[in-house]
Amino acid sequence: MISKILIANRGEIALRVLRACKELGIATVAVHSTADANAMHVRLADESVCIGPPPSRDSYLNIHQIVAACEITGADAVHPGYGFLSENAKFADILDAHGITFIGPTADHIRIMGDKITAKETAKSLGIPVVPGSAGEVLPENALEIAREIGFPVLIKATAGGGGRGMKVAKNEEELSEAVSTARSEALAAFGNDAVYMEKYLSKPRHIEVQVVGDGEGNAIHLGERDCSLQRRHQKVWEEANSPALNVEQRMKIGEICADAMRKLKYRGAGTIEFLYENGEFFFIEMNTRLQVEHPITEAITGIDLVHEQIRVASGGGLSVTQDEIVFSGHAIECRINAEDPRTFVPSPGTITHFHAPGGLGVRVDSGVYQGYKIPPYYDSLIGKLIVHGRTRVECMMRLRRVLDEFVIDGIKTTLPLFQDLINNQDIANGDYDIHWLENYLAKTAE
Ligand code: MV4
Repeated sequence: MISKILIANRGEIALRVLRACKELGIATVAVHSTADANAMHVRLADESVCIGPPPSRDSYLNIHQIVAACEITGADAVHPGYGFLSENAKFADILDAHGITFIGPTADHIRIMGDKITAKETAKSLGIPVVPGSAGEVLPENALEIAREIGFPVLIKATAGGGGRGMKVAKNEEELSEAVSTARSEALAAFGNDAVYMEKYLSKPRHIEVQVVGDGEGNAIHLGERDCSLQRRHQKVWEEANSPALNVEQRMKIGEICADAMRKLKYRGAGTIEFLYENGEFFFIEMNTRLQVEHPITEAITGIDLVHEQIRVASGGGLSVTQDEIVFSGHAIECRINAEDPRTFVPSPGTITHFHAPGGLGVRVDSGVYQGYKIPPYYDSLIGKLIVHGRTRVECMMRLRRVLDEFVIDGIKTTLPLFQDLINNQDIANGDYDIHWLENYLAKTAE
């Protein structure tokens, strides 16, 4: 049994986890840097511990300080949220050595999915369709032979990568050797590991990801997919569930493939299996072994609280539902509210002078800010998420337009005006977009 959870995070996700703990009757411990002494997650938790100065590496990423905070408060489990230590296998191992439950997958599963080559091999062996590409690492001397076999254009990716860093496209043989050497040196600089692999480059895919949860004993469910194609520089901006591109048969087919794979793997916890989707086909690219920012749209269409499920499976209590009991209902959209210029995405920290969140049926606002709150400059600029649910995509979009008009955040720049533009765009209305759409739109509409 888990009776006290330390939340090793800040901002809206710390509040999100706190809410789940309170609903389950579990005591909470917040940790915070000196810059976050006035943050909502500190106020709402039962106890709090200051774990260091503002820079993340000295506070939210400081494993020793977090373990010490567990020992001081008697917390028997840690929820890592997303980002920070959420996919750090060493952190999971250290907690385990201290007899503290990590609310997440096993350290081994985190490691397998953290290395993009072993992740892909594992996915393939579990029956998940993968992007055609090299079997493992590509060395400069073998690159041409492998690329000819795959067929141009090809994409060189860092084994230790993810999130798009260290990727290079080669359109033809002439571009190949430079693409490989640049990718290798960028990978070394970014991750301390120069290993790269090669894939067929898909030119106009959508990014579609499947939510899964496993109990670690061979039971697993899928909760449908999310379409996260609308992003800029690998930062998601707008996500929807279901994907406007899929029908119910496609949804259930890819969902069942993923759930089945997680059963075979005996996966424990929440996870997301990421695909590129092009011409009716799915291609695995990565798996994230954590709760994701955009999980609320899945909660909206299933009615299932994913943090409750994470806590249940971490404490050996099993999943609360079987696959047959899951009912998909309606459509949900999430808009990420960042403290940034809505066009340049330059961060805009500072004091929120007025704050009014919208309400009404089908509206959820997950945020960690309040009127008078001063956004510190040290962390991610995500300050909140607007999640709107409707019975159909059209109803959801109409509701989103109404809700965007109600939302007031003054004193800083936010991405809200961008959503005012997107909601009136015909491609968005039609659900007709791929992973390049938003960057093209921003370039086209820039003054
Ligand atoms: C790709 C791809 C095209 N073909 N792989 C970018 C981040 C990393 N998670 C995988 N990424 C991509 N992998 C092949 N074989 C295009 C991207 C990509 C992308 C993927 C998802 C969402 C946005 C993206 C933006 C640019 C490139």
